[in-house]
Amino acid sequence: LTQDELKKIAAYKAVEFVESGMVLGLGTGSTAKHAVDRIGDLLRQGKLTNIVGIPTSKKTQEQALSLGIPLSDLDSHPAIDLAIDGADEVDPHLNLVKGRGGSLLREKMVEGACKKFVCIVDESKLVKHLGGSGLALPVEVVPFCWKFTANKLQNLLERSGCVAKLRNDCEGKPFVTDNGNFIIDLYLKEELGDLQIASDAILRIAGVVEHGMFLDMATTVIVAGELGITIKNK
Ligand code: DER
Repeated sequence: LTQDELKKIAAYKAVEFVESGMVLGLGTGSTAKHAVDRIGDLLRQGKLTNIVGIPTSKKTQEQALSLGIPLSDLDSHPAIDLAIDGADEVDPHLNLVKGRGGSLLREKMVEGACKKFVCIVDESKLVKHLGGSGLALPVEVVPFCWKFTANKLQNLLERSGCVAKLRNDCEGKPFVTDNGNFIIDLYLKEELGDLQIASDAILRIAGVVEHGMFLDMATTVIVAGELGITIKNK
């Protein structure tokens, strides 16, 4: 099975949790895309009715609109029944790294407003601890003096061998999030110690808007692997 086929299997499994009448957080990324497609299919077939979607990015908003999924926002629906979204890393405690697609702020706002947050991944996302994969831990920062903020982040996490890099788009210009901010990607050589302490310290830096560690937020993680589907509950 290809990685995308595994993502689709996890996504379709998560959509089995969707009931008619629900307000749904619609995730962002290549795995969540399959879930949004599936919800659109079931609505069109009349197997799901009376669904309202709260998108976690402009990209997902466009996808949902094209599928005819009725949309709203957090102002109108501050309490959401269920969110389905992917992740970049999942640790054994169901803590996540998200945001390599650049949507972490709206994802964390929407998923923080949900009664249930079902995270969908292929098995390659499973890690022993967050941040140690050598891949990016994204932090959304205001554009104003972003170098100052990047240095603060790098110094804060220097014990983990942190290197902070401004994320550029495909034209080499700073990537701009849906919210008009920049992303600083933190590359760590060592695992982070206490994640909550690291989270609080990062958020205390004035130029930081939000980071990509989703601690104690996922209620269920659906993992699709070569040997089948595993469902992990909080
Ligand atoms: O950027 C994000 O937060 C995405 O949800 C990411 O965490 C998962 O993206 P993928 O499903 O394309 O791997």
